[in-house]
Amino acid sequence: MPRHQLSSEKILIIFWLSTHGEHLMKTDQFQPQTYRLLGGPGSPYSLKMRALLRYRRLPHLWIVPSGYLGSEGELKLAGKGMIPVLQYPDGSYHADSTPLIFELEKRHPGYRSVLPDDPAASFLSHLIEDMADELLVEAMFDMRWGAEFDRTFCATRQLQGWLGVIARPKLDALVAKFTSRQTSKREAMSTTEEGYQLLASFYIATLTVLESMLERTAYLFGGRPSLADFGLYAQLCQCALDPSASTIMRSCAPRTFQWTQSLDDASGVDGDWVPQSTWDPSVREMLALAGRFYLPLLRAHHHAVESRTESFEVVIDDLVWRGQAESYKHKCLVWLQREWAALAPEDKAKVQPMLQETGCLDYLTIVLTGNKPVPDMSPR
Ligand SMILES: N[C@@H](CCC(=O)N[C@@H](CS)C(=O)NCC(=O)O)C(=O)O
Repeated sequence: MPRHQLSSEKILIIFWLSTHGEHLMKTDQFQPQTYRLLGGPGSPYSLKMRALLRYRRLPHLWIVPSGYLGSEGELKLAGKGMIPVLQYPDGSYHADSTPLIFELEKRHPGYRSVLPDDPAASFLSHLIEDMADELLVEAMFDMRWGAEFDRTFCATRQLQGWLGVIARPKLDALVAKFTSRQTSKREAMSTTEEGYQLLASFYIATLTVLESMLERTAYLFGGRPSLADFGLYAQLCQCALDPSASTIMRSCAPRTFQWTQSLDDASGVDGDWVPQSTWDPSVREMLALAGRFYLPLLRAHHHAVESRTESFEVVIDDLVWRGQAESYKHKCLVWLQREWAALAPEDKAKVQPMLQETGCLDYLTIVLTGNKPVPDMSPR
């Protein structure tokens, strides 16, 4: 065929682009690189990253590697000691979902970003995500590894997902081992019954906020999901499955149940950020939870780590929560403070009254002792 003549396939492609091309243009360009996401069933942070990659339309493969948490195989090679691990197209391995999400923003700027355009809203979105990553996870974990019925179901289905075809006696032995490991991790979160009561109240309060948000907006900052939504999704998609947590969600938050199912794959969502007047009510309610539950707890972890005490105690709603200090939470408070301090005065002014009213502001501005240095946030 002469070179200047068009083949019938090319004519078809040109015709298709002329009729559908505007949709391609609207949502930025195709990204040719492929990421590999190594994660596992039942891992909220793995599912958070998968939902994020899907929403951002970043080509990726979802891989459940053999060898749970690095006992063998590729996870051992990656050497992160946690999941998920994201392998970049250049072959390097990276971990820790929040810094990874920020790094992906830099690698693919302006391409279906999950950071609201308004820097003040973007800060709040990170604060809410942090609360979900660090506190809602504990509510999920508490319910998952609390009652016998939950433990057996959750451990069995998680290990089935990891191990695939396996004889029942072998699976049962591994389920028993995994359950005892997870149960002792649960006990480290809080040693008081009152601490567990607080987690239950926090879970129900979070569901209540989302359920009412769905009367106004699809996501916290508008018609497109933000960092905060992915943080909440991570834990709530597991709560939607785990027996006790799911029973609560189905009875008091059926719309949130479906929200978790939908955000799992939001690759087709093409919404907009909305103005503060629209996002204000639900975000304010989330901040009220941060001021009441999360930030006092974070402060207590920070304080314990700074003073080299292994455990901490904090009173919330007149209930005592005692637990083991975590160095990651120590860093979270510092990172949030740094991000707040870096905001321009005019951006701070937009949300300062709201942070003040919800009891968050003091935690973001109080001068912390700096005995333990905290590096900048970056993936591991
Ligand atoms: N901050 C990390 C947390 C990741 C994390 O804790 N992953 C869990 C599974 S969901 C894990 O690997 N835990 C280590 C363990 O169980 O030993 C992130 O956001 O990716």
